[in-house]
Amino acid sequence: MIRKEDREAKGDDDVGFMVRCKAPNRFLDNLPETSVIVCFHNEAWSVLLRTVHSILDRSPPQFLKEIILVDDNSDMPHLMQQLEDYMAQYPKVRIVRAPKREGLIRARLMGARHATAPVLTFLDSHCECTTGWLEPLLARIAYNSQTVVCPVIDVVSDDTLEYHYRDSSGVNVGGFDWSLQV
Ligand SMILES: [Mn+2]
Repeated sequence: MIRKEDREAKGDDDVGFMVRCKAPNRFLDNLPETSVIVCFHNEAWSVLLRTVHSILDRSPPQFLKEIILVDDNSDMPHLMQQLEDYMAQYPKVRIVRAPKREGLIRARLMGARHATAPVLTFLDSHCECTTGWLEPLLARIAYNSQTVVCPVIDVVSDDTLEYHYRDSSGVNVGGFDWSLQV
């Protein structure tokens, strides 16, 4: 955990954290590494690659230890040898296969068992990580390792696959309603 004095030396407090997220040198240099776990079942090729490449391209390499793709027993041909061959060129990407259909949470736990970094990050297989997505999440965990963080998630259009930016001014605090929806 990072000491309160170090945090304050960076000018950080809860309000400042939101305001100065985009400032240069905003985050500590010694953030923890993360394993990004992406589960999929019969995901489209382009969509899965969009997810993986956005993680590779937009995560500071010193913080991204690995991407673990958990195949929850897909049967589409492009997710078999073709996926192995393609991902072989990216040493940070590992593929784990479930021998039978597990469902999302057991698949995530399977990914977690293979993870080697101290921070676990779970992403859907149909998303695009934007510039600067990882640092504020890791910073919160560096300050307090008991923190569970969730980013503000913009929408990718299901008609055009276009990225819709949403302003996230203000602090969002997560919660659940009675149907356990976040
Ligand atoms: Mn999803």
